[in-house]
Amino acid sequence: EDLSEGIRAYADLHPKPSNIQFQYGTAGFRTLGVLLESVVFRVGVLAALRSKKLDGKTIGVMITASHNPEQDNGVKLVDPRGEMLEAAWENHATILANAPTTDAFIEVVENLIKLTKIDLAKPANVVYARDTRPTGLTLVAAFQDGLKASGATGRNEDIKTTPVLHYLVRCINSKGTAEAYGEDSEDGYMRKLSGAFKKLVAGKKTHGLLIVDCANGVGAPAAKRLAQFLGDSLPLQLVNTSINTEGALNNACGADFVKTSQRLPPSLSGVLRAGQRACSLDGDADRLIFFYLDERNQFHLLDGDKISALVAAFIVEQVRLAGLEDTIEVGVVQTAYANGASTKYLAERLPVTCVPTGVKHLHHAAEHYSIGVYFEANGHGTVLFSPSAVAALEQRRPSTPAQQTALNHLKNLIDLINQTVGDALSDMLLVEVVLAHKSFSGIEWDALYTDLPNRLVKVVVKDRSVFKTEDAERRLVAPAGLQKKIDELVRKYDGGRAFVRPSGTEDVVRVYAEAILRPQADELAFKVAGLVY
Ligand code: 16G
Ligand code: ZN
Repeated sequence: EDLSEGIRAYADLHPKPSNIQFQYGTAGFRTLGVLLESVVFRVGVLAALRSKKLDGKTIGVMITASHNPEQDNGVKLVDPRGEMLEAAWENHATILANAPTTDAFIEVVENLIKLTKIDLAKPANVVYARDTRPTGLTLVAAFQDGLKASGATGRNEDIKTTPVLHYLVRCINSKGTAEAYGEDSEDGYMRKLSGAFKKLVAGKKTHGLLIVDCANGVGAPAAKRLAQFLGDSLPLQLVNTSINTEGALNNACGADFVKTSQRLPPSLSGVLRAGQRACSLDGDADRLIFFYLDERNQFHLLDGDKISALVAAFIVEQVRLAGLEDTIEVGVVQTAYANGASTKYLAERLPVTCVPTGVKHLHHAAEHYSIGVYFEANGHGTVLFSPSAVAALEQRRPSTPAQQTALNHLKNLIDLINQTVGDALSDMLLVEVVLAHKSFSGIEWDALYTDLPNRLVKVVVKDRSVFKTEDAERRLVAPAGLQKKIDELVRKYDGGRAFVRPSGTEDVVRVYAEAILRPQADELAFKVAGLVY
């Protein structure tokens, strides 16, 4: 067996643009869509090899650039349990993507086969999907050539959200086992989530109509389908659903816009009434941000930290009510971007860990708790139930009706929550469950703690690679002496906190600052940025 013939037959159709260096970063490969043909072709070959390496298990591939502008696109691989690609293979991906010619590509493929001892006689299975971007179809065609070149069997899921693709991968690979995750179709996903939701809110009141800003992306058709499954249990009003309007995707709408600009998408003014809740998905529906307008029409953000606080406290409560507080430890994982007030609120109630930015870091840290809640401030997150927690829930014999009820709630949460990756639609239902149980509106939820004013700024520097961090990105070790200057500045501000880290997705350095008062947070951010520049 040899792949070189197959690769040679297709690779020249998708030549690598010279003078571009690709990097498999925190979000896979991501850049202008028109530059990505060679990359997705090669990812087709890589996915086939990864599948062969794992004895024919199904690997997932998602073509998306999430919250980025419409002209961008990207691609990432999903491992068999629906998780992100193993770190060592990110490196292989980068090397494959950068081979300058077809011959060089064949050579690095052969090296990889030798290095990782891949048996080419094994089958290769790949399931793939794309978001609604205009470059998606062309890229899928190039990707399919990569599958053909390596003799892999592909399953085309067309347009799906990122979390649905992750869910499908896990379902396909767990089919027929004790860990079977569900029916491997989008409708199977909808049935699983909506079924669990209806059980969890039975006899509770959900609040009127929830407005969902779909970012004019793939979340729109998915939310529409979900609304049909939910029926009266949660009426949804979908806005920003124009997936075929050029330039609309993520434009002045969506989770990233709302979180970054801390204001209402203009398209929702006049739609959202005072006191009413709304949420925004991002362009591939794996991030979620809530918000509401108060009586004075003031905008209030309910971000990933607020979701984390709401959900973690609820799960802790249910674990206690089920009489399992000595068996199940609930913990929370955050990054340095978590608002200091959220960290304080959470740390008073349960263990909290801080890790570097990027879902893979959060996900892995959350696996260390029996129930691990992780959310980034930007709205990406989920809850992981460890096998030991699942077993404890299965084995528990309740001694009171109240224990029985809490136990049922926890079991239904396992089905409601997409444990493979952050999932805006699943998280939306999770939030609504907790709000219904607590009889909370956005106002009471918001009042769990008050966010410290904060400011995030980007600084364009000559070389961001000279910025090196430690302590979960909260401190700089290089350039020498800079951290000391930041410390001196921070000390002058009441409740001040600031940190500097190089972005993993853009050629910039990010500065975050918070303080008790808004003008101070702003000033601190700009002064630290001045030190970096
Ligand atoms: C990526 C990460 C996200 C992180 C963001 C930070 C994944 C799937 N996504 O979008 O978690 O918050 O990068 O970007 O890991 P930055 O490094 O440019 O600040
Ligand atoms: Zn996303």
